[in-house]
Amino acid sequence: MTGAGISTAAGIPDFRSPGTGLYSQLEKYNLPHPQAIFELDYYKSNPQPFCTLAKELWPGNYSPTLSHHFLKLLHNKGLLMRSFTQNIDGLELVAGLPEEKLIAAHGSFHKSHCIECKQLHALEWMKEKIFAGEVPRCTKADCGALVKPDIVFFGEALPERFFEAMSDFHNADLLIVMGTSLKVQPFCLLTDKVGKTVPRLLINREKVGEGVMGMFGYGFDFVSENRYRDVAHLDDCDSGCVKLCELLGWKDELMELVNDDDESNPPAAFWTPGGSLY
Ligand code: CNA
Repeated sequence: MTGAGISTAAGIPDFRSPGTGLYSQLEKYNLPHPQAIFELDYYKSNPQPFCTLAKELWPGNYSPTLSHHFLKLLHNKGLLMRSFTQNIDGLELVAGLPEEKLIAAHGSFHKSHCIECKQLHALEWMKEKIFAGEVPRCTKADCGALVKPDIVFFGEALPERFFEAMSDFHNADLLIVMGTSLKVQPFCLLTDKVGKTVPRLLINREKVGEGVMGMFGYGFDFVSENRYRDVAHLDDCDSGCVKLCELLGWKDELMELVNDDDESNPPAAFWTPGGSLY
């Protein structure tokens, strides 16, 4: 399970880190509250802030981090059942993870739909509008409503694939959680979906997900006398992945993936015309 923290080393800010997170940099948009930028009602009344942010976050300008290559290494070794991410940057795929191994729980920029008539709009069309600073409006005759990338806004349903793949958790024998504040439901509740004896490793700058989370989750237990399977490694994700690989004797293989990527995978390759994503 991953979040924005596995991509901050690529230069993409997370949401909630004080000072550097997007939520602390949104003054220029004059929002009623930071999360409004990802709320449908607010988008309907004022689409410009999200469109400006979408231009900043639009995939293609960024390269995978070492943490993304670590996921690919797990896959290469036949050990990765699935990577569930909250991220919308698609960097796992740029690192070479096959599409079927990735569940992008909060959607992606790859497709866009009209928020009223649901008409699909092409990636290139949307990109042109966003980069021209225009508000994207449905091209279907007599519609003209707003178009939005298939990024899951607050209150919107998660993609069907998220629910279809949830049974993976019952079959996992290790859960690794990296770079997330575990504040967003239902994603954060997944930590409790693995079996009761399955070890759970958190690699994050801060402890997260402890105690009761909402109505359904019981979260991590790193400190109580009864703890028996949760481990928090408080560190940058990339350093945590390196340390884990050192312990496993995999460091050279990991660095090979990282170095190959530096040489052969310029970020622009992500959006080649006709390239497929999800
Ligand atoms: P968040 O709430 O901003 O939390 C990020 C967490 O990662 C915090 O606990 C940080 O302390 C920690 N962190 C930040 N950088 C590092 C690092 N280098 N190493 C270790 N820990 C680090 O972000 P979440 O992902 O938990 O929140 C869910 C939101 C964020 C989703 O809806 C995403 O779509 C959204 N988001 C995605 C991206 C992206 O796609 N890269 C960027 C910004 C926000």
